[in-house]
Amino acid sequence: TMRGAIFDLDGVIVDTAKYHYLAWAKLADELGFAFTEEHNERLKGVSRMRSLDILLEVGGQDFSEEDKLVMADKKNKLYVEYISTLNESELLPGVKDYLIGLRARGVGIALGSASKNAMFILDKLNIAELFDSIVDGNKVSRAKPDPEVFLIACAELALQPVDCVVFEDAEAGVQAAKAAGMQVVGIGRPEILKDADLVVAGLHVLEGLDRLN
Ligand code: G16
Ligand code: MG
Repeated sequence: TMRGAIFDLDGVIVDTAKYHYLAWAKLADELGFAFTEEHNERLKGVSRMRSLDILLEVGGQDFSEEDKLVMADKKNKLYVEYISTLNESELLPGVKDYLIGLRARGVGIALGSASKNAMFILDKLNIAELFDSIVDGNKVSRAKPDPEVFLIACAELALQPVDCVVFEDAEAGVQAAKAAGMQVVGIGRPEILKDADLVVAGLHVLEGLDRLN
């Protein structure tokens, strides 16, 4: 049985991918190349600096580490500007009710995100207080598919990996959860999330099932 539930942020709780995309596409535009939504798929769940490397690879460009830090910072300032008006209405379907249901059953709730802006986003969505533990890009040094983020979350919940279920929308996140020895519910399309133990379209599906029980 599930004693701890660990949630990815982007793609599971809120669709911030579109704002990441707008900011990356603007940076690419300034560098003189197009960055498409299809290219953007490769950035999902990936850390900020690794995302920049992928973007520059797409554009066939290379820069010094120093220049890359400046670019990543510029992208982040744009992204933060785009998400500054985020609010509860942008929570993905079923999220809040599912979290409230888990809490009522005594399940520990953690966030396991690569984002350094996770706290800012949870505050905007008004759901920070529903989490017992928040593990984000500021707390981890190794990006998904490394299991570090989920292992820290599990430890903060004072649970063992076998007791935890991870909710993930990205392939790298599913791999990270498996490497952590946890069960994983994929959120999205089964053809992309092949290694997940179960794939659903969104948390609204699980929330609906819980209400039937
Ligand atoms: C999210 C997104 C990634 C993004 C990463 C880092 O991860 O899916 O596209 O690059 O965070 O975000 P930031 O630049 O805000 O630190 P997750 O793990 O929540 O899906
Ligand atoms: Mg994600």
